[in-house]
Amino acid sequence: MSTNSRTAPRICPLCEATCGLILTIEGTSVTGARGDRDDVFSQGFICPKGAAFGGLDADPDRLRTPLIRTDGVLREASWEEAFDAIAARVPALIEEHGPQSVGVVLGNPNVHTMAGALYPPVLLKTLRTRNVFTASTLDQMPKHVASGLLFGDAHAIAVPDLDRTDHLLLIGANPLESNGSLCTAPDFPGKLKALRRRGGTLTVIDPRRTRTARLADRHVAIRPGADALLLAALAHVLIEEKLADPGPLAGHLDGLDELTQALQEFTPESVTAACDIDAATIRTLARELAAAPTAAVYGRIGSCTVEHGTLASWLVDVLNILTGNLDRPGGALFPLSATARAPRPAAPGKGFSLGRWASRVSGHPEAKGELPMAALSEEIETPGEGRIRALLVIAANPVLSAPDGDRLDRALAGGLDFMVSVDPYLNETSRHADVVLPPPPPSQSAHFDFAFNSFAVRNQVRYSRPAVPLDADRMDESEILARLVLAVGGMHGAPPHTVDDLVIDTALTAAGAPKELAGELSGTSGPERRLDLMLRLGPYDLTLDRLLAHPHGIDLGPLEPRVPQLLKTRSGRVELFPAPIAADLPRLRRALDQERAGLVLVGRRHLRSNNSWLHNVAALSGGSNVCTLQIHPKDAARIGLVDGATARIKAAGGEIEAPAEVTDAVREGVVSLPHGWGHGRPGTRMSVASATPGVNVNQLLDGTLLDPLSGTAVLNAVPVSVTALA
Ligand SMILES: Nc1nc2c(c(=O)[nH]1)N[C@H]1C(S)=C(S)[C@@H](COP(=O)(O)OP(=O)(O)OC[C@H]3O[C@@H](n4cnc5c(=O)[nH]c(N)nc54)[C@H](O)[C@@H]3O)O[C@H]1N2
Ligand SMILES: Nc1nc2c(c(=O)[nH]1)N[C@H]1C(S)=C(S)[C@@H](COP(=O)(O)OP(=O)(O)OC[C@H]3O[C@@H](n4cnc5c(=O)[nH]c(N)nc54)[C@H](O)[C@@H]3O)O[C@H]1N2
Ligand code: SF4
Ligand SMILES: [Mo]
Repeated sequence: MSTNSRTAPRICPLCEATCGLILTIEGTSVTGARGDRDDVFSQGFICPKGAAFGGLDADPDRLRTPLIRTDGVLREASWEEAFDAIAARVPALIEEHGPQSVGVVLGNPNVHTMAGALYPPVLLKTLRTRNVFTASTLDQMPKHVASGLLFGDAHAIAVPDLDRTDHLLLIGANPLESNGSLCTAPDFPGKLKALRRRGGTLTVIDPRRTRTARLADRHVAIRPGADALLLAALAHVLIEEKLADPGPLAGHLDGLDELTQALQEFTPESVTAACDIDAATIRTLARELAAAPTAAVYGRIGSCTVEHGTLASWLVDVLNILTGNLDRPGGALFPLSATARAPRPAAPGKGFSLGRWASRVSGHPEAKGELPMAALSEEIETPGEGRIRALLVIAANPVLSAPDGDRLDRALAGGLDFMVSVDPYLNETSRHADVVLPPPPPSQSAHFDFAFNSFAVRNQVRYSRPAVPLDADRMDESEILARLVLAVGGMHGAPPHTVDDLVIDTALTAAGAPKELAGELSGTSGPERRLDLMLRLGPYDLTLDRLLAHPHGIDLGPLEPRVPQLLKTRSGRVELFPAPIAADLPRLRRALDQERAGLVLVGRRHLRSNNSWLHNVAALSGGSNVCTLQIHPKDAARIGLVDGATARIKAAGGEIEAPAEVTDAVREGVVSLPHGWGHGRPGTRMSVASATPGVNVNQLLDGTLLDPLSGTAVLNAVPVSVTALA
């Protein structure tokens, strides 16, 4: 460290673990990053991505100024010109074609920025469009739907109590590479090791022998797509063998008899062929779960982005409930974040409804106010009233992350009157925009984890102010999004704090708090004032000033039971066997007799990756972070594929070619490709990524395969055929 360098704490925005980092800063450049040993939550943990913060922050391919399309070409423009262009087009389109003519796409990094948490809700309210598409329907929507139906609150997601549990049954997740999801836990690997050290057990269900599986006491290489059947059989055994005991939760449960009845036919013997797991193992898994002093069942991507994703997610909670582990220490608990509404006395709520409206073209039911991302192309392409004519894309790259990118690519190129991308990169999606609005690098942005604190394995709160002052020609992403709201809402030119003032006023009214409180809020920006208000109205005795006095965060203690206060179902009880689930169960029953595909495709993540947008950071590229088709030696031999040879993979949506990686880390009958690759398209500005483009796995999907209850795309357990290229 040179003499003129300084350090600043910054929460890492690169995955859900939310580690505290200490950045080394020389002038205005981040030259290093290490784990913050004083961070109350992450206590010094860092992974290779966090360590590469400086390289990502300083990536020369990051856009510095807005871009505007003139005569078909994107050129650099001023902020004023950019917002003028938006204000000139969007309100007029709405005026002529109605609110549905504007679609909104929200991508994953919105949950990793303050702006992404604070402004998109206002944008959607302003636009009143039902054409809302987010990364959730490529990801965790099944968890939201299951929670909505069970507890009446789609955001009430129980997380495994990693630090205290005696037994973790982990399904379709690989936290040793992903660092965890819907379970915010810095040093997930260390927590799994600690679980084993204290005598606990880890069971992993995954068709691949992942790094997480290698750490486990037991790894069960299930046939992809069969988890809901396995989980139903586990619940069946618990009930049949009288091992079910919901404990204190028993007094708050509805539907136990109906559940018992419905699960009767899902015997271990009946699911064994579909899962490719013998019945004795299934019984053992159930007995171990019941016998553990405390246990938690946890399912992620591999159990969500599949045909029975909602049923599997529901069954995860059913198992936690039947074993008495839901809402008890050591089991699966509901976090209480510092910006949540303060708990209210237990009372019936409004409940959770699905399908309040449907998508225009295919009639997909909405879930949580969203339509399936897989239906975006057809909503742009198909003529008629309500067609999407303008698209606002914030932090999303659906050309790579959603099914059938080539079709979406064509729709964005030829089917829109106007498109805006808020994105730091000119990539496969943003290259189609008429206006690109680039946020500043993370070192110049403040950070607060509105979303992840409510999935954290320990209640805590931390806030980072910008580590480096905003460059003169830059605009904070909060201001970008506030100005976007004003520009599309017919208030172009109003000061951005207008948006924050409005939100603060509405929040005070909703909370029944005195309006004078607005004048007492501290903070140097709209987002800070809003954060201060949320903290003041929240469940802990907190203010922004108190938070600022604790740069390494404030620990708020271990997770605690929250039922029944948390329940918002109409009955005020946990609804174990909700009607939409009951109606979907026959589909699961039919899966028992389905013919099984020869080869099925699953995904995988690499530790040094992040969906589609980290391939441009040299320090994170190369090595084993490559786009290869993993295939079992026996399957490879049958097909005549050797390691390194080119494989052609075909499925309903198209065909792609990738180098084969012959490995017994995938089970027989399964091949694996990572997502987020396919950077070869013209007109992008990602020099490192386009040098090793890889192929887009999602080109294999045609977008018709969805989990019907949640609208989530089936990204795993997809039937494919593989041949060797001569
Ligand atoms: N086959 C397959 N497909 C998958 C998955 C899979 O497992 N398999 N996973 C799915 C999952 S879980 C997800 S969440 C989705 C993700 O899908 P997306 O959200 O569409 O994809 P990302 O690659 O995360 O791209 C996010 C975009 O945000 C931009 N960005 C980065 N930082 C910022 C920022 O601070 N502000 C703004 N405004 N933009 C920023 C990036 O440049 C990029 O363009 O992909 C899904 N797709
Ligand atoms: N390094 C890195 N970290 C990330 C990301 C990243 O791209 N890279 N992305 C972030 C995002 S957006 C998310 S949502 C999280 C996701 O975090 P995780 O849920 O941990 O996601 P994956 O690492 O994709 O692990 C999914 C596992 O499911 C397995 N699987 C596939 N199909 C099935 C099936 O049918 N049944 C079962 N039982 N297993 C199956 C796969 O083999 C894989 O090992 O990771 C986040 N963290
Ligand atoms: S584990 Fe996630 S939050 Fe922690 S340093 Fe790595 S990328 Fe950042
Ligand atoms: Mo995700």
